[in-house]
Amino acid sequence: MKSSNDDTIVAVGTPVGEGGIGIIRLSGRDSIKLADKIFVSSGSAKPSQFKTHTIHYGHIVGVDEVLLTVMRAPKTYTKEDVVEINCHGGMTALRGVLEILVRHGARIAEPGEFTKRAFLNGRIDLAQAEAVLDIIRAKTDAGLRVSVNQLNGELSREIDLARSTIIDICAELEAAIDFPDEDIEVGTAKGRLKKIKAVRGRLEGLAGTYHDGAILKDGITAVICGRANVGKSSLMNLLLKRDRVIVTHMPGTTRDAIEELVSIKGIPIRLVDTAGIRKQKGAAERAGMDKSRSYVSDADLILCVLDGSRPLNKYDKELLKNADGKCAIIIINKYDLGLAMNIKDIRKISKGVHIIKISCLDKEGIDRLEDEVYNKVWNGGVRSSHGSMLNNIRHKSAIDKAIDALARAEDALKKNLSGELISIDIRESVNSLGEIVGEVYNDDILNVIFSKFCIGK
Ligand SMILES: Nc1nc2c(ncn2[C@@H]2O[C@H](COP(=O)(O)OP(=O)(O)OP(=O)(O)O)[C@@H](O)[C@H]2O)c(=O)[nH]1
Ligand SMILES: [Mg+2]
Repeated sequence: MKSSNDDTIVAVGTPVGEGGIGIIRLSGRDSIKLADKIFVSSGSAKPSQFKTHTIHYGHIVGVDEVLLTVMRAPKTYTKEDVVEINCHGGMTALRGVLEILVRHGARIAEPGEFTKRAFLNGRIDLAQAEAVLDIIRAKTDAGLRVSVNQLNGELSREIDLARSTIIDICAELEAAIDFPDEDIEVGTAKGRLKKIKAVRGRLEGLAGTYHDGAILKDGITAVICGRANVGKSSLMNLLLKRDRVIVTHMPGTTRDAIEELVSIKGIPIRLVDTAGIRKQKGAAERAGMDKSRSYVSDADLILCVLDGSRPLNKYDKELLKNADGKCAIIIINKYDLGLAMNIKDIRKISKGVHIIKISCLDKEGIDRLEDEVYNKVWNGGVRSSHGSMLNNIRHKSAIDKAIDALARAEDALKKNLSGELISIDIRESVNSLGEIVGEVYNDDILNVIFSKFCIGK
């Protein structure tokens, strides 16, 4: 991203397609001047005369009837002068307004550039900027709550607290190095060790929330697999609560993997229905089965479906073997037809995997299955989303680096090593934490973060 921060950017802020309204956003020092050039209102007042944060009716001549909002710096999204123009939804009107603004000197914004400016102008820190994208992409209410907390600065406050405690320790150490003979208060090695340990403990607690936070944000992939005709697609439709996949009495109905997003008890799940495994009938079916096997090997959760009205066959056994030792649930379907398979035979292959009996026909056992999915994902424990939660791998690896550096500093303190050596590790932990909130950053980090945003945000 080679944008400069002193020009005026413009973008459509609403999604492409038809809608009730479409919004064009302008940000930068010439925003209001540009609005003056293109906006005509009945009272002939110009946007530069409007009070800040007020909305006005008028026209962009030759294009559309609009409502225009003027928001003067610094109380705006970017901390710059911002103008928003509400047009009728639809790309033609929006494109028309956009073209006029570009002709008058605005530059089309890059992805995430408004939010990047909010960061560079100091309104939000980097972790808060990342939360904006997570809010836009939130898949469930619980995931949204984590990101809203992060945007409100909850994570940043924890990081800042840890960081400032370590900076104080660093200052103590450096004072002790610089003025060894002076009679100034520089604390004791024991006191410093205690403080570092406490900070490390807090950071470890935070790092421990990453597993759950990442699941709430990104969800998991659950793959429904099994031999042909056991009822995989029937189960997929029941979990999705709609008839998404074709179900027939013929084995080999599903030929390709089919993915859909579903929320099961608040967990975002990418649910995949796969082609049933059976004696191969042709190239297409073979390709489908290869795909099924590769989905199973990459799954976070395997839902192994068996037809309970038939004895286990070699394909069932292959499936159970592949799922053994992985995060899996064995589902015995068609329970309405009675049980013809021997549970002991299943147990011989899969010792610890939970077995659930269901009937897709009678819609029986689906609640229990959903409960078990929930338990599997949260390892049986009910997790709370109180306090801050990590949901971003960039933050997690920076915290891990900080924890390692603090552990080295503790070690050095215990061994009574020189203050210079200890402060190297301490500084490293300060920098790692600084990367999270953007106290420390470079263009590469910013490019990676903001290029994931949509244009107009
Ligand atoms: N009696 C009974 N029949 C079921 C049940 N679940 C599914 N079926 C029937 O089993 C047949 C196969 O169902 P599907 O859901 O297409 O099975 P599948 O595993 O997706 O099959 P493939 O895509 O061919 O691998 C259909 O006729 C379903 O109506 C059940 O719980 N009880
Ligand atoms: Mg199917």
